[in-house]
This record gives sequence, structure tokens and C-alpha cells, in this order.
Amino acid sequence: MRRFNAYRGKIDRIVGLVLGLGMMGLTANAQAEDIETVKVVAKEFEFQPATIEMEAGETVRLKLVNNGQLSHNLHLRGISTNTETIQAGNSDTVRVTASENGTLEFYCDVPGHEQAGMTGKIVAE
Ligand SMILES: [Cu+2]
Repeated sequence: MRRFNAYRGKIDRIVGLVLGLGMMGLTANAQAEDIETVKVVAKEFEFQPATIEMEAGETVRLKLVNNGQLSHNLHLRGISTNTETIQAGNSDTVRVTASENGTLEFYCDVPGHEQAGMTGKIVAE
């Protein structure tokens, strides 16, 4: 069973329904409007913060803000969910639900950026 589920904010409802087939708890959480937003700054070549803590069972909205010069994105490793690749000054969001304790890595998949240090992790406890 997956520890984390995530999807982009702009397509909440469609993806939420699909995931809801296998994850009854997810849909209710994800549709709530009082979800905490965690701002994640992307720049060359790091995420700030690089470690995000959340509680097991919690859903958070990650708002990726590009404060760099190049385009960046945020991909959740092992889950086919990511932000758009955004240009400097722009932002995009994804939502992440942790169904249990665990660690989920994320990275920027623009070529060379992960290798240059654009990685981070979400820790659910
Ligand atoms: Cu990048």
C-alpha cells in the first residue's frame, strides 16, 4: 500500500475520484478547503525547505515558488505527480497525502538540476 498520494491542485476533482477508488480516506481529506499550504522555494540549485514535515494521515498543499533564474519543477519520486515546469517568478501546487509514516523524496527533473542538488524529502510521522 502506498504511503503517499499526491496530485496537482488544478485537477483535484478528476484525479481525486480516480484515487478514491482505492483510497477511501483520500477523497474526503483532499476535498477539504482548510488544507495547510507549505511554500517551497525553488532556485539554483536547491529547494527551501529541503525537508518538509507532515503528520501521517494529513494532506498538505505544496506551493512551489520559483525564485530562481531558470525554470524548475517539483517531482515526487515514485509517484507520477509533479508541478508544471515553471518559469522564474511563477508558482504551481501539488497536494500530498501521507497515509502512514514514511519518507517521500522529491526532485527537480529539469536536466542536471537533481544532480546539482535540487532534491528534498517529505517526512511523515
Ligand atoms: Cu530545477
